Amino acid sequence: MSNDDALILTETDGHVGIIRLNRPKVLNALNPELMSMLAAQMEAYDKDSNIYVILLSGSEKAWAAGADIGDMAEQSAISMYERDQFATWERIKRVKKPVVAAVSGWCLGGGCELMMHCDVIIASETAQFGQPEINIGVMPGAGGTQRLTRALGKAMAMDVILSGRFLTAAEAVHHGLVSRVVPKEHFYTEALKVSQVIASKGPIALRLAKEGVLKAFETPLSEGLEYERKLFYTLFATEDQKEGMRAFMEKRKPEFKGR
Ligand code: DAK
Repeated sequence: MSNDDALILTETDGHVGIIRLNRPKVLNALNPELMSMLAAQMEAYDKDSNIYVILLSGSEKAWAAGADIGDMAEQSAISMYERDQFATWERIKRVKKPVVAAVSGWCLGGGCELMMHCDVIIASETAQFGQPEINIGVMPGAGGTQRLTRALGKAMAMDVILSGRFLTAAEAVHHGLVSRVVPKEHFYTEALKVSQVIASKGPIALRLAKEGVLKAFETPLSEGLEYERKLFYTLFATEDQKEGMRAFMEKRKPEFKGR
């Protein structure tokens, strides 16, 4: 991963497809070009049958300090509407494979919203989270009022969104915004380790399990439970289910094939 001009850097590690945000001079501020490249790369990994898990990372200093304020400053409602950048975010939302986030440093505004599109979040103890859009005269627009509220609850989300204050990593893990907090020197290696553990599971089961969890945000409980049952039955049509259960009975490691 060594191209100073590239907005994102990519590499693979076994079945893990890695993407690193790369605008260090502006703390990985998310401009439209970067978001388009990110969505395209995530879609490419999603289609690649050799990739089971996507790992998305920033730098130690910044996951992303938000959408690019310079890019938005002189936009009008009409130009924002016509650019329809939300379509790019929708493409990221539709990724079916598990996405692990390795988050360190600033994770603000659109950066925090991007993180909340990810599935498992490994945060450095130095990470700081927030939706400070209120400080620049706007409000969260890429899901912050909805996803942050579901993660933190109303009182905490209101506090963060209305005051613009930042949460520490300890607060974020305590309130369920991130999955784990680790020392800053290990945030990336831990996230890669977690990605490898996930990538060792059956890829179809992974995709359907992700789909099931995300369904919980959209449906009442009874409907979600029905949906889960259908996903569960579906897995009994896969070779990986036979292999996983037989391997357990035979006291050996399963070899999943994604079929
Ligand atoms: N955009 C552009 N540049 C940024 C930036 C940002 N969000 N954040 C930082 N930078 C730039 C700074 O301007 C500075 O550039 P130079 O002056 O060196 O040229 C450089 O990064 C280093 O930043 P600082 O000098 O400010 O560094 P500090 O350590 O002093 O402060 C900070 C770090 C993160 C506290 C501070 O930079 C800061 O407050 N940044 C802005 C945070 C923020 O307000 N974030 C929310 C932005 S609004 C949408 C989707 C999403 C969104 C909108 C639309 N659609 C799909 C339509 C989301 C909106 C937002 O995220």
